Amino acid sequence: MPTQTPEARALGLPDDFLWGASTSAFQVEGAAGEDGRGPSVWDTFCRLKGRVDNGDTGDVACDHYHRYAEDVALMRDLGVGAYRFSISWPRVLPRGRGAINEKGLDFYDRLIDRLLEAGIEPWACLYHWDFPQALHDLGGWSRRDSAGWFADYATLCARRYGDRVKRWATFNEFSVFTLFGYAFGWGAPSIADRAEHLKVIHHVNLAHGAGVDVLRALVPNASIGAVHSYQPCRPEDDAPENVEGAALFNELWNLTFPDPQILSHYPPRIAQAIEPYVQAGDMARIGRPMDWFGVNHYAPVYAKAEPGMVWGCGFGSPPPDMPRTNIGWPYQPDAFREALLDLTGRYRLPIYVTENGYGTKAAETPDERGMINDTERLDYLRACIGSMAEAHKAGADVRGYFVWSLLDNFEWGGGYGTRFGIVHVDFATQKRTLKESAKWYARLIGGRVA
Ligand code: IFM
Repeated sequence: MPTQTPEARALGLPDDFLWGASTSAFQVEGAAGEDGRGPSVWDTFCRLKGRVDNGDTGDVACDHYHRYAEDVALMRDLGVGAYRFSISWPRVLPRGRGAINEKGLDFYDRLIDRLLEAGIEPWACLYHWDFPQALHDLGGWSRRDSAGWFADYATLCARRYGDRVKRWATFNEFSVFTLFGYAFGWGAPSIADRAEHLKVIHHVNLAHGAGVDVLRALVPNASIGAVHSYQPCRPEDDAPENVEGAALFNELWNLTFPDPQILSHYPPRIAQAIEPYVQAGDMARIGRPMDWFGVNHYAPVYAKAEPGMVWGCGFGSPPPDMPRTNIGWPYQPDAFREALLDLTGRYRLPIYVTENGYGTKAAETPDERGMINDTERLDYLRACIGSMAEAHKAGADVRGYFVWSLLDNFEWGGGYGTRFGIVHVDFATQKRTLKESAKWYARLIGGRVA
């Protein structure tokens, strides 16, 4: 059982509180064309002109595919108790279904074994946005049978890794990849269509339910969750159309997935719109018993009416006097407390913070002493962890925290120019350097770095 450092104990966190670090396959692995991996929708998206900063791709990323042992050793030294990674669907099933790629499966065997040897608990997420391009070409998430494709993929992973991996998440941030990919057109596969978005929402929810059933049936002692982005949503001002826009945006961003999955109903505005796609028995297929709630939290979201967007609502502006992070996100660590208390009240599940972190466009190169003084990130993490501890004291059932991210990595549309890592990656040499935030985190969680 993990014990806490005096610093963590002073926060009032329980002795078995879990400290971890997160990444995702597409963002760190690289080796895109290697050992039989198939293309994902993000490989395709990266090749669309002007869609990713600097024309960056996931081809090499942090080369975690080859450097995983070094990265596990880094985590061990940092004192990390759990590593949340994702499995790349097209790496293990290059066409999304059918022929299995043994070499791809072997990679996760090696990673999992190395984690266990290092005393780090593997937390596997089945889906962090890298949908197989071959399945997208067949109609992708817009097809109802996509839930079956996902269940087959989950079966493969559960059978292969379920003897060693007990902590499973079905999806990462349902609302973000569906909104950005199918309603705003800002991410892969770059669609902006309300009907497509609605179908995708429902089919992804069905896939989640089917995945939970597979994991429950095949993994002895599985502890199963799903990872949701939850950012308290506020209207940009009190104009009635913006208040209504924010209420709809809140449903789309915060509720459209966890409500049906945990409470077995869609939130009101979505329930009406999605009705044509819901068949008898679907809500019971989606609402499967869950062991924990994974929350990714960064900042509150300000929303407004936006008639030009497919839902008629969109991102608004935070109040002008609200501080911002280096990449322009509202800086309000207190919102974390609010988020955790909201979630405890609404869903009544143990909560794991599966992502929280600070992004910057600064180069963060080491100084002459080799130090990277990422003071803003360190302050932000300290404030958020403090806010999480306050939420815990106030009754939020929060059991663990995973920093986003272990490494600087491929930040989707932001490419490699936006850095979220507590460990700096020099993408020219792949050299890893601990930032001051990593050293601070290690001191908090009982690592052995200076
Ligand atoms: O990098 C992403 C991650 O993939 C999902 N959650 C938010 C992070 C920062 O934008």
